[in-house]
Amino acid sequence: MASGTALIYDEEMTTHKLLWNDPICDIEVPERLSSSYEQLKCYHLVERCVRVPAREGSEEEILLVHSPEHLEVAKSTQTMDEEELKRVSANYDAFFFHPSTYRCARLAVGASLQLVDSVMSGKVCNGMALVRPPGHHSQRSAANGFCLFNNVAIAAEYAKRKYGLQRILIVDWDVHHGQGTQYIFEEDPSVLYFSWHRYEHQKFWPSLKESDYDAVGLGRGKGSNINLPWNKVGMGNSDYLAAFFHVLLPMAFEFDPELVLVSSGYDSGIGDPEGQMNATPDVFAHLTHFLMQLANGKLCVILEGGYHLKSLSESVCMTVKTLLGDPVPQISGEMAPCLSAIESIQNVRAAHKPYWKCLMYEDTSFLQNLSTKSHLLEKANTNPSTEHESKITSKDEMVKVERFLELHMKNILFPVPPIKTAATIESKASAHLLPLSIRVVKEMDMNEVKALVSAFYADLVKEEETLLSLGSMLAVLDKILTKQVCTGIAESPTASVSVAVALRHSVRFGFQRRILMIHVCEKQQSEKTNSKHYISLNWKEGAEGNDFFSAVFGFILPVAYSYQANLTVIAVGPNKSLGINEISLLFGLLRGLAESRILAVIENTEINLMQSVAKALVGDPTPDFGVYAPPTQEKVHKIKILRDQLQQEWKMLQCSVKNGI
Ligand code: X5A
Ligand code: ZN
Repeated sequence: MASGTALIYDEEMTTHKLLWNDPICDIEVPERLSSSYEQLKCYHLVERCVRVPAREGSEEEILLVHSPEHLEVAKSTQTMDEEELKRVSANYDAFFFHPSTYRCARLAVGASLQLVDSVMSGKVCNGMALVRPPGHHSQRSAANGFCLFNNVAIAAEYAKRKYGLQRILIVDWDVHHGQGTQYIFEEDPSVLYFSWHRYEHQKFWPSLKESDYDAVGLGRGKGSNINLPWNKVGMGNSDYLAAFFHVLLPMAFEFDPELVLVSSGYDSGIGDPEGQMNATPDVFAHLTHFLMQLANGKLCVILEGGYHLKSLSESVCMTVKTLLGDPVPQISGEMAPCLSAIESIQNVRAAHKPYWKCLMYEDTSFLQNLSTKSHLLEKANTNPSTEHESKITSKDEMVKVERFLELHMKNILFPVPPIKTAATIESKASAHLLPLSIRVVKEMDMNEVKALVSAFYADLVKEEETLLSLGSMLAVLDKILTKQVCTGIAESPTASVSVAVALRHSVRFGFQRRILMIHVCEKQQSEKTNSKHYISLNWKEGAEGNDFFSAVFGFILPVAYSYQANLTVIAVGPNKSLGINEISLLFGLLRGLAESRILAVIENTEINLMQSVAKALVGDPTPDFGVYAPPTQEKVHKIKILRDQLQQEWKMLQCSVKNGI
């Protein structure tokens, strides 16, 4: 299986620059590329990547998406003087030509295609291309918004042709709407395009009606264009995560792409003068981590915008670090989406309900009169969400952002050692089937275990077999608590007992204060009723459908992110109620939490399960799910009721506002 992360950077792409005065274009500077690369070097990330050279995209490749006329105009600018360049540039909205622009744009296309080839050939698992000029505003016959050729669109078309791909997902997390990409794939059901963007009810550039949530695609492409317009500035980490949980991820997993491309603009990050958003660099680690769970990990990240050099370069580093498989940093800030974000999320879900099975039983309805409703809600204060603080305008604020980033990144502990996993494997026969990177730890001394357990579980001391397994589990847990490893896996004849002991031990250890515990088993373990801290989902996969995705994205992840645990304990068994692939994905997704600290306790000794969980813990991609089975109406309804009950407490559950009225 493919491993490794490709990095593509060519200094030549810094030669494209603005030669005259233009206050709109002067933010797209060569330093965007060089400072991102310098920062990657600084964190020793460059040396951990597989260096792949850029190349020029061929004319034929550019013509996959663009008109011959457009190519000719671009080509003709190579020999122009400044005055002529200025005149041609004025034909477009927000674009500048330099004599080297054509060459750089061809390198940007070629770099993107090199990345696709590296991933598709299995040379690497994923990668990032640092390119200029960017691409997503560029259209069949027009340069636009700093973009000449649409790098990501060409990459998608190329991947379709060369590798016969039938499903490609493009995630555009740039703060601007990639209207160019939308136009190119509008009628194409084989490319799912998702974009969130600053919109402000069409006031923000490019100010198009077709950037709104109701542009869902055309003809056969209906449902394959997802627009999530942000109507306020100041969107932050929780808004972006809510968008992933309640919009992108359910649809992406239903779509089941064979390749994921990211139009990776970082102008959606804090400090950016264009975006005016508040998301911190660490959120990009989480977004990247989620996308790595799709398409067997085949993920190509291609740079678009990003105009605050420090914010941009730190975010690029977060992305590459995550692609490399490092632990995901704890997300910062209060985990509650703002009202305006929830409104947008509600509307895009309503707009897409006819096209997606994952939404078919959700009772989504449009919010017609947005402003009136928000006003009512705020007055009545029935909804816990608040609006984010207003935008950054002054120099003072910029200095604050600068300082914040400095401090923030120091706290995120660069460089963190790569994920390590501990295990005690009792049966020698199974040990060789586990990933090599797993380190086997010695069991804890039996007397120590006895002493520990007798303090709160006196009866257990007599059971020899249970004690033995507790000994191995505790040894693994200690490695996690003392931060020698991130994740660990332990077999246990009785998962619930092991977990109880693990929780007690963690609490006594003192380091862990917030533990998220998930038990996957056939029957509810006790007769406890639902409470804030004990929630039973009672789902079951079967012929009727698969409720796994609704449960994970609609409930488990939102609660887990709201809770902000610093240790996750997942027990499986007796008689797991989920398939092996589902369980692996659950582990994969939850690695995004608690700085990737996870203890897995597996009761079911099925070697396939052990192996899959171990792979998920070391960061291997989840295998394919096969044909998408829709959720059942009953479980969707149950999750909705739980959401209504619990969203005041766990605010990331919110995906509509009408329940607060
Ligand atoms: C790639 C990108 C932004 C253009 C803004 C023009 N373009 N006002 O971020
Ligand atoms: Zn942008």
